[in-house]
Amino acid sequence: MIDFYTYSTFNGKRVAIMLEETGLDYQTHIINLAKGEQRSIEFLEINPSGRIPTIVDDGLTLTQSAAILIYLAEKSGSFLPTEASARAKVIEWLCFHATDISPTMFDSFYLTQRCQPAQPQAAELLNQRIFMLYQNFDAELAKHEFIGGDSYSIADIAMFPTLPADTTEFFQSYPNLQRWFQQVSQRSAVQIGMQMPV
Ligand SMILES: N[C@@H](CCC(=O)N[C@@H](CS)C(=O)NCC(=O)O)C(=O)O
Repeated sequence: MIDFYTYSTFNGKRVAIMLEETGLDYQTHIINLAKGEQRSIEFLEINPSGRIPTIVDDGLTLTQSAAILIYLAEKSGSFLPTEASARAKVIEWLCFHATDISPTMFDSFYLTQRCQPAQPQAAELLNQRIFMLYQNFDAELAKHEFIGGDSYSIADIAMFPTLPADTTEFFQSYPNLQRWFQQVSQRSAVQIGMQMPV
């Protein structure tokens, strides 16, 4: 049984989707970030960096959503190709999230929601950067059915929760991303993972 510590953020949701996709046995523990539960002594003993998502599986404690996705893919034997070049492409697109898109989104969030005074102009520059990066995804999806290849993978799972909640205007600039979004959002594991935690 995997213990899954999470909250309703895109990093938490991508692991929730993956757990649902793999069918692995898991139990969810909500860490309410709004109430500061990530700083509780109990949770800091599990993850000293005080952040979700975190999983504990058979003596292994693992943090960082990208590392968790790779671990769960290997454990379940799904959503990560074994052939070297196909695998490398999936990890390349996963890294787009781990090192480019997700940190930039966080920085933009901090500049508008945490910074006193808020820095909307700086945040807007970062948002423009994210939109430029999404162009790469749109171009990739013109060539392949999924991100990083012809099979659904952890690169798609990492991407899905980062899209804006209201996609109507957003998708006008990204037709291939829209096709992909409509396809992936049909998956029941994605629908369940996006609702979590309940
Ligand atoms: N790079 C990490 C980011 C983890 C992270 O920053 N999680 C946020 C929520 S999405 C968090 O727990 N923040 C609580 C805090 O910083 O106090 C990942 O991919 O998992």
